[in-house]
Amino acid sequence: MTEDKIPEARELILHAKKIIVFTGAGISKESGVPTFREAGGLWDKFKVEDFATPEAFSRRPREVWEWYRFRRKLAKKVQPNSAHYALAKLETTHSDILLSTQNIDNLHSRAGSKNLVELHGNIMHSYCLKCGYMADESENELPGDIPTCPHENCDGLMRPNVVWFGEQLIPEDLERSFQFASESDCCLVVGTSGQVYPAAQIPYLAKRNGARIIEVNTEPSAITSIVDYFLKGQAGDLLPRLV
Ligand code: BJW
Ligand code: ZN
Repeated sequence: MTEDKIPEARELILHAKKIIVFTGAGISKESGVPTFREAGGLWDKFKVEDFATPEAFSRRPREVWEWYRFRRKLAKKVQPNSAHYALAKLETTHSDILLSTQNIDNLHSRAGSKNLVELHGNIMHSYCLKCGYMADESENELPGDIPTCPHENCDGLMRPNVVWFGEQLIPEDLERSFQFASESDCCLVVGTSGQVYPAAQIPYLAKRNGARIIEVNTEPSAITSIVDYFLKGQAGDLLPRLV
C-alpha cells in the first residue's frame, strides 16, 4: 500500500547524499498540461510523425509551428503545481541534487528549480536553423506564421527548441544527467511512462550504482519493475508528503 510506504520513502530521501530526479509529463498534468501516451493524451489526437519529427517540420512548417504556438500559450497560462514546488524545495535541503526533466513546459524552472536539465528542450525558446541564434519567447513571440531569424538580418528559418524523434539530445545535458545518475544513491522518478530513450536510461544507471529508486505515478510504468518503492497516486498529492 502506498500510504504505508510513504514514511520509509521519505526517510530515504531525507538521508540521501546524492539525488537524481527524473520527471515526465505526468508531473504537469495536474497543472493542466496534457500527457502523451495516456488515453486522451497528445498522441491520441495527433500523430507523432506529423508533428514531432524533423521530417514533419520540413514538410509542414506552418502546421508544426501552429501546434507548438498553441502548446506554448497553454504552458504560459498554467501554473506550476505542488509537485513542481516540492522538487524546488528539495534543492534547499539537499545540495547534491539534479532534476533531469523530459518536459518542455518550463514549469520546473518557474517553480524555482535551479539544478535543472531540460533533456527535450524548452518550448519557450526557438532557434535559427541557419545561424543557431536562440530566441527566448517567454514574453513576446516572434512575428510570422513561420518565424524567421531576427539576428543581424540573418532571416534563417526558426524552429521550436525541442527534441523531436530521431534527433540527438544536447550531448552535454545527456552526459551531465547520465554521470550524475551513475553516482547517485537515490533516484526519484515522477510521472513518466519511461518509454522514450535515451532519457529513460537514467533510472537504470542509478540502479547500477546501487541507488534506491522511488517512483511516483498514477499507473505502473516501464520502469516500475526495477524500483524499490512504487507510490501509486498523483504527484501533486504525494511529492509534498515526501520532501
Ligand atoms: C501521472 C499523473 C499524475 C499521469 N501524477 N503521474 C532505444 C530503444 C528504443 C528506441 C530508441 C532507443 N533509442 C532511441 C530510440 C528512438 C526514440 C525512442 O525512444 N522511441 C521509443 C518511443 C520507441 N528516441 C529518440 O528518437 C530520441 N533521439 C535519439 O535517440 O536520437 C539518437 C540519435 C543519435 C545520433 C544522431 C541522431 C539521433 C529523441 C526523443 C525525443 C522525444 N521527444 C518528445 C517530444 C518533445 C517535444 C514535444 O513535446 O512536442 O518528448 S516525445 C514525448 O515523449 C516527449 C516526452 O518528453 C517524452 C516522454 O514522455 P513522458 O513524459 O514519459 O509522457 P507519457 O505520456 O508517456 O507518460 C506520462 C506518465 O505520467 C504516465 O506513466 C502516467 O501514468 C503518468 N501520470 N498523471 C503522476 N498526476
Ligand atoms: Zn539566424
